[in-house]
Amino acid sequence: MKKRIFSGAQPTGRLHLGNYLGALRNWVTLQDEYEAFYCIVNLHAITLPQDPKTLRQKTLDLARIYLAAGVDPERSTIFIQSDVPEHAELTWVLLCAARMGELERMTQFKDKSQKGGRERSSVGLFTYPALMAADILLYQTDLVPVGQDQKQHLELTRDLAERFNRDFGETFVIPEPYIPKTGANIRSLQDPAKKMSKSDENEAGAIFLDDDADAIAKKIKRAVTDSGTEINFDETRPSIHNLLTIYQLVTGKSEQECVENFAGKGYGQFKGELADAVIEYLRPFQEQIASIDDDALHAFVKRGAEKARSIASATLSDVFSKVGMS
Ligand code: ATP
Ligand code: LTN
Repeated sequence: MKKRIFSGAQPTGRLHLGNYLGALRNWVTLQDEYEAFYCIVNLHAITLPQDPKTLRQKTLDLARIYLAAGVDPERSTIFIQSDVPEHAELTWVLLCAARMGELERMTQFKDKSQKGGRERSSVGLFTYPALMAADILLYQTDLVPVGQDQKQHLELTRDLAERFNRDFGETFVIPEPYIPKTGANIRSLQDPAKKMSKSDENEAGAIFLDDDADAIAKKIKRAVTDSGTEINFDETRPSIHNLLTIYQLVTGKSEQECVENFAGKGYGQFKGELADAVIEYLRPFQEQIASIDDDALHAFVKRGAEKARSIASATLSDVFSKVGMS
């Protein structure tokens, strides 16, 4: 039997190169070896205010992005979180196992609640990691491919699963994170202290998957650099390190080949070659995305939800019976 993987992304904002290099492209390679579940986490999306019409559209658009990136609906299960009510139901049980202190330590809540202030944050934003744990645990997941920013949520998921298993008997598989060595932590092009993010107000910091060639070239040209002139993987020069990491990932070259390629060259030439490489890398994806129609998407996510439900409902009924629900 194949091992299982589960991952998801929120249908909010515009997906960027960080999402692609940190998560999506690994989903595609892992589907050969694992039985894969890729979820569009629309329940997570409403932890921040969303316009209903836009959310509905973005939910379908994200399914299109998964397919265009190369997720194969014949092998992998693509589904929408709200189509499988067991996610919300298991969340309740896990929230009753989680501790206030655990959720208060989550750095994503601290970051995301900062903007409007903690007092005005939704309780959903606070309990978000328990919903993510439910997503993962419902499918008895072995491996969870995510970017570095989700590591803490994965640790909480493991803790909750271990606690439940101890208190009520073996129920959940304890999932392992899959965080790639390179690409799990792509930084903003405008400020390497911040991660490349959908929610960054400065759009110049992110290369979006639907940016055209002109926009990509402009953003890379304007990207901040570090003092000095060398182009190498020096951690103390985070801007160049980030740009060179992107170059490495989109070209598939080794670290050494990347450094050799730019030895003696200036930032201008480096940025020109990087822009060309990124544009080429995204081209097949961008061509593919236009060819997937809504009817096909509706059919895939409907079938995906049926498959997902058959597994999720078995886990949930085991959990309910163990905690004493009739
Ligand atoms: P953002 O932080 O950009 O607002 P998000 O938290 O809403 O995004 P999702 O779209 O749900 O993110 O994330 C999908 C996947 O992309 C997750 O596995 C996440 O870890 C990964 N990811 C997000 N940003 C980056 C980044 N800058 N570098 C690498 N991986 C990333
Ligand atoms: N929290 C994640 C999205 C997410 C997820 C998941 C990822 C929700 N449920 C389950 C992996 C597994 C994010 O914001 N990037």
